[in-house]
Amino acid sequence: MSKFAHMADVHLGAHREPAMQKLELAAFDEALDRCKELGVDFILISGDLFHVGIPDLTVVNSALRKMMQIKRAGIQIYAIYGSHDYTPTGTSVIDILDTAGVIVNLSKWKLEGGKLRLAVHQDERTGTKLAGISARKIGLESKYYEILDRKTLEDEEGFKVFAFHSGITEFKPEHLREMETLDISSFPKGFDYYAGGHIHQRGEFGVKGYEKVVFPGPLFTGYGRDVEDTARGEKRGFYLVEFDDRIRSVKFSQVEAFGGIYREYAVGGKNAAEVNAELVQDLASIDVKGKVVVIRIHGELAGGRAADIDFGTVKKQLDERGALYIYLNRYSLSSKETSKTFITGEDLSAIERSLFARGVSKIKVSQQELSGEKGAAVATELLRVFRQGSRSNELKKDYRQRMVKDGLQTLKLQGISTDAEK
Ligand SMILES: [Mn+2]
Repeated sequence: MSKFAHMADVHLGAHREPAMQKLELAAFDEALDRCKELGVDFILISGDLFHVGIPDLTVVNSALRKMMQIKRAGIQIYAIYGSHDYTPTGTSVIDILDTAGVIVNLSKWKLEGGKLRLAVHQDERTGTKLAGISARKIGLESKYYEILDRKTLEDEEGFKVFAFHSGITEFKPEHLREMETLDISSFPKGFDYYAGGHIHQRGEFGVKGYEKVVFPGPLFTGYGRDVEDTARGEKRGFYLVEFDDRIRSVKFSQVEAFGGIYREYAVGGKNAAEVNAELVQDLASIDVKGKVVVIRIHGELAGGRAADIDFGTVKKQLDERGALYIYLNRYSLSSKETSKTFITGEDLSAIERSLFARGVSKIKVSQQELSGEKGAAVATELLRVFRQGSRSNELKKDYRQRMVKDGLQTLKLQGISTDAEK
């Protein structure tokens, strides 16, 4: 019997706080060590290995050290780009790891007669055939699927795995209903396993022709919402797949992310002073030592401003009592006094989405790609690009230039670029 591990959305480098950074790298190390112990033949990472295309070198170095150990043990690591690994212009760290032979970037293709022909990679140890499509800039990805030569892939014989980094309309979680997704029929049929990424919620699905579609969810936690979910008890980890000429078992293997505490406060009808007192009293009785504490506070204050809630003191007290990390979600908090100017949402990205959606309807643009929902999506992507900080040793001038270049590239939404034909 052969085995492979399927993970996704590792988001190395997502966290800035030292304690979380340490846990994030430790979770990756633990996952890869576990793969070795379990005797997997190969590891497949379905995108978002890193949180940004050009991550901090300390993070890369730590991950590389572990991946080299795995590689030396004879275990091949396959990967595709996720939406986060992708950089509009430059070369992503995934390319560098591929060039160095540490991982194999599965997503290689060429355009032939208007069709996208994917390369099929055969794993030496198991004979498994692997193909995949990386995430691309918003909108472009679905174009890739539109012109994908599915027939050739479907005709391929033997045990086959397809890696992708997109949401699927039929299997979309409710809270991501606004996310741009692909219909399952865009995928080539008949693969033994569809190794998904991008959806930060674990799920196993199947429909006729696509019997095993799996999203492992984040290996650790990428966004704030992931931190919340983990604190509420959501398990993190990867999938272990046993197979010979077909799938024999698909099991989830948990990787302990962190011990979490989740507290939710509905403050509707109270004033800021009352909420302050409640927070202090409630949190005083909880043992927070070594824990990640998530505080979600929502509702409309009857009096005082949201800013009158003294989170600084709350945080300080939890810090002093040994909390590992405190994550505060007050994105749905508003007050009667300020609600006119407030936009609330479940999390930061939801707020950004509604802001852009609201804003875009007020602007007149001639380009169709920049209006309506598409325009809001481009704005979101632009914000993601601009959020990337400068690299260590990068001159201000170079950083500025890179941002301008990346920004222009993001705004340019013409056809399929052929930069991946290599
Ligand atoms: Mn992701």
